[in-house]
Order: sequence, then structure tokens, then C-alpha cells
Amino acid sequence: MFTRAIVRKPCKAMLRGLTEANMGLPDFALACEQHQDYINALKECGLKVTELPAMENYPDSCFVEDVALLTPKCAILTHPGAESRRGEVAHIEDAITSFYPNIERIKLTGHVEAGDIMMVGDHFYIGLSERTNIQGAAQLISILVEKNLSGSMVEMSELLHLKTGLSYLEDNNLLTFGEMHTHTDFAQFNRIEIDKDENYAANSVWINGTVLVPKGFPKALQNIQQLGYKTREVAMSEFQKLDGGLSCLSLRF
Ligand code: CIR
Repeated sequence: MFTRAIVRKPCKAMLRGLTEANMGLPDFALACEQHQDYINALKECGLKVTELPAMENYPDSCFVEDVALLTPKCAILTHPGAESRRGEVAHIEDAITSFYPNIERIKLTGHVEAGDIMMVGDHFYIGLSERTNIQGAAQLISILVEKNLSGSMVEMSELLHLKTGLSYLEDNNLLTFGEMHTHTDFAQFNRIEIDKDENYAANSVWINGTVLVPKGFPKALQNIQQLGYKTREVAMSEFQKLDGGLSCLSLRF
């Protein structure tokens, strides 16, 4: 169960955020509205939410998930593969020190963005992407092992981040899209394949029994409901334009 979340407000500079989506520029006012509803959804799931202020120097800084990994046993600051995002790390450190007295960190030549990390109990799957390299993943695994946790690297080729195409919904249920549906590393899970035309919904988030699902993907929503989960839709159109999914907008712990 999670008790807390950390989010960071979107900034006006988000219009210059990294993206390969080709969906046009985000509407800042609508993004702020959607972000507020996202916070409401986290609160409805019982989380106490720490809201950090917008940071205009970092266009992608609302995607807080990428810059830290928060586990029940430790916090690890990442070293993002995207150069423009590296400065976000020091700012998230300030926010997590009150919750985690000892903070570990990924160092050069390692790169990790935590959108590439999926937690399944005590095990952490780490996607090797353009943002997360082998050196970073190896550092992360040795930190996890010291804490009696474990990690493994996942080869991938099509997705921005591992969780762009995967979401663990607990109870052995895994939402999958594209290459992840047939990936041998996940053969033991009950895989629920998300259709190509709804691929964005492969990034949904389990929080304390409720699954947050991006709004506008009816087949995915129905699939998740058929598994027995309570669901809460959240409009994400403005973040989707920046390749950001539901999980990216918060650190949950
Ligand atoms: C980026 O490219 O870094 C941002 N525009 C989107 C980050 C999305 N984060 C995630 O999937 N964990």
C-alpha cells in the first residue's frame, strides 16, 4: 500500500518539453487543470500529496517519476539520460530528504530514468532504453541488492520508457503493449494486451486497489474493470503531447 505521493506543478516552459509525439503543443491552462484532477485522483486513493512548485528552468520537470526511485527500503536519485533533465535531480532531492534520511544515487557513466523501472514486490525490472544504460542499471541493481531487494535488466527497442508499454497492476496482472506483450521476461504474468489504437493506456497506475487509467481509452478501461479493479479516469491529453504517461506525474511511496 502507498501512503504518499510527490508531484510537481507543470511550468509554462512545458511547451518546450522533449517530445516525439507529433501531437501539437500542450495547452498550459488545460495541463494545469488536468494536473489538479490528477492530484485529486491521488487523494481519492488515500494518498497524502506533496505538491512542489513549478520550475520554469526545466520544461519536463512535472514528470517527477523519472528523477528518483522511492522504494519501501531506500530512495535512489537517478541520473537522467536526457541532458536537459539532469538538473531536476537536485530539486527532487530537497523534497525527499524529509522522508528518506539516506539517499543513494546513480553516478556517471550511469544513466537511469525511473520511468524505465517497474516494481513488482521486492523485484525491480529495469528497461534498457535511450535514457537508461547498462552502467546505470548495474549500479541500481547493486544498490537494490544491498537493501535486500533485487533487480534485472530488460532489453527493449521500441518504447521511450519501460513503463510506456507496461504497468503492473498487482495480483500478477500486467498490462502490456507492443514488444512487451511477447517479451520472455514477463512470461509468468497474466498479460493483458492493450490494443495498438489505445497504446497510451498501457501506462496506467495501481494505487491501493484502484487503477488510474488515462481518459478516452474505453477498451483498456473495460479490460481493467473486468479484472475486478475499481478504476478512476484522468484526462491526460496535454501530457500525452509530451510523451508523458500517468505514472510519470508522481512519485508514489
Ligand atoms: C521526456 O521526454 O523526458 C518527457 N517529455 C516525458 C517523460 C515521461 N516520463 C515517463 O515516461 N516516465
